[in-house]
Amino acid sequence: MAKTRRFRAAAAALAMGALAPGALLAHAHLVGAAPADGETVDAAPEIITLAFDDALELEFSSFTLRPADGEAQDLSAVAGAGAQSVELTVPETLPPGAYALDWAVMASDGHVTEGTLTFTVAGD
Ligand SMILES: [Cu+2]
Repeated sequence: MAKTRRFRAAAAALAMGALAPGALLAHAHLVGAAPADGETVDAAPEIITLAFDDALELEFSSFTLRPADGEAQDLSAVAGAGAQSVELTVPETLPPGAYALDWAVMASDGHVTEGTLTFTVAGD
């Protein structure tokens, strides 16, 4: 399993290298999330999970939740050593509305990748 995943990451890196000369190695790419990108959820999430394709260095990673309406806040992240996924605790119940989660993570190879996940909490 691990071998397959590593192979896939390497293959993806090669493909990326062909497209973007600046990107030489695997880095950590977002491969899954809950809520999923673009998803509308009925219940406000208490935890947001992000899964990547490489081990993370949490110390050098950041996660900021930006409500369409309201103040951005940094979320604290929990992940085991060498983990490829991270759990973000949402400190309070999110009111209905649109949210963007900016993430920037450092992979075990020291490279930083970043992106934005969006989701919506449905109104009642
Ligand atoms: Cu890298």
